[in-house]
Amino acid sequence: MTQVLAHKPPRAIVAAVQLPSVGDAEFEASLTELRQLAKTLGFEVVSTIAQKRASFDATAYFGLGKREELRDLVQQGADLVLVDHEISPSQAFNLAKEVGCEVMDRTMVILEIFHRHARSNAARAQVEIARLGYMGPRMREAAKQAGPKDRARSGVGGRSGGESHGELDRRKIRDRIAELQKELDAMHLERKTQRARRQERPGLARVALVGYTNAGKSTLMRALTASEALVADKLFATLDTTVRALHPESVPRVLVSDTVGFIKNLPHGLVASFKSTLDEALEASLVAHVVDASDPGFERQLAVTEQVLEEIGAKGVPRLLVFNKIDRGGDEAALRGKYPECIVMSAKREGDVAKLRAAIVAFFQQRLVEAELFLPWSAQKLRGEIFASCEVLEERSEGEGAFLRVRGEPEAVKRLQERISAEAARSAA
Ligand SMILES: Nc1nc2c(ncn2[C@@H]2O[C@H](COP(=O)(O)OP(=O)(O)OP(=O)(O)O)[C@@H](O)[C@H]2O)c(=O)[nH]1
Ligand SMILES: [Mg+2]
Repeated sequence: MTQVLAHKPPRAIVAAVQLPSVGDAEFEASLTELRQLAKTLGFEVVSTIAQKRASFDATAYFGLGKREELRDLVQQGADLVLVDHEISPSQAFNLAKEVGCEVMDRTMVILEIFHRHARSNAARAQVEIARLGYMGPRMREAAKQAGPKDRARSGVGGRSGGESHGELDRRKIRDRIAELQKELDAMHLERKTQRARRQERPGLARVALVGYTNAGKSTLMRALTASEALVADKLFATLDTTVRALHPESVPRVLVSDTVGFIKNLPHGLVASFKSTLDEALEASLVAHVVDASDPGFERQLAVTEQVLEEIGAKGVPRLLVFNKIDRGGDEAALRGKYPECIVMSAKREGDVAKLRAAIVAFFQQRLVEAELFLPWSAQKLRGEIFASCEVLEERSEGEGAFLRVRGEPEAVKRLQERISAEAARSAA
């Protein structure tokens, strides 16, 4: 990998087998996506090679003729072959040997992108666990192929009794994964505490921007919250969830979270890390599902996202379907016909962003409830909290305290009522 990356830019061949169950359009869309993933890694895709096969062959991914064709193409000038499937360690090893250059499968390409884009400690640890899980069997395959030489090395160099090189690596990998997992668990606990703290500030409505990678979530995050979310024409530019308040502030105050993008065939090792990152989405009262309307494959992307949302248990969270990038293409009338409740917009148009903002605020406003709170003089210290989490419509003093007519999120109002009774009971005691 490091050697290959020394070239500028490394030249890659995109290669894939098309099974009978996969239609031409779907196959093409997947190849286009792999080319985009390659571009994200800074590769130049010099050619694409495809083969229709009835099924996968356990030892060789391609048939003999295709492998020869691929070897010729590599000799004409390519540094690596990118395969649009997750292939087994032995398939990868055999193919690399035969074509004479490094082979990366779809999983490895995605893992490499996540590795390069991971910024926070949590994202780094999650990606490293996934990479170790992926690399382990491949290192063992390489050791197996190296054969007797490897076995001869066993038992030397301070290694404990009779342990082979492969076993040692396996143990090291297992230990490292366990260590990383421990760190992650600690970070997870920390995040939970932070979240609990946020929930202690009632009245904060939450919307999560969710969607396929590159749909424009971070662009919308910036536009809605006047923040500096990272925007890039890359896949998986965002790996960590960020949370910011809608700006300028609204009534009720709304927190927006930007989340990691989805992709089809997400490597298994990354699914777990995805899920913990997406806890944020689960806590939101509204999921704004952002779709790139200009992408010909948007319907498949929409379906993949909905499927992942279902898997993480967010199926029941109300949706706002947002078709973005309409300035680049897409059939607005058809979208409105098929998805009557949707928003069709461009993040590049201020007016459209204002409309999205209004739709979000309206969603939370319609949920607001009105209530009358009685705040005894003894519980006056809760005044600030009331004003911070609700809109106070009217206030009048009477005998033992003040009556406040408020409007706020149902949870916020309920929580205030509980806090007031607890405080009143405490001072009565
Ligand atoms: N033309 C056009 N481009 C857009 C629009 N919204 C976003 N983009 C561009 O699309 C690319 C991806 O945008 P991001 O906001 O980074 O996408 P994302 O959904 O956060 O992507 P990931 O973080 O990778 O999941 C960037 O180059 C944006 O400038 C839009 O409405 N119109
Ligand atoms: Mg992003």
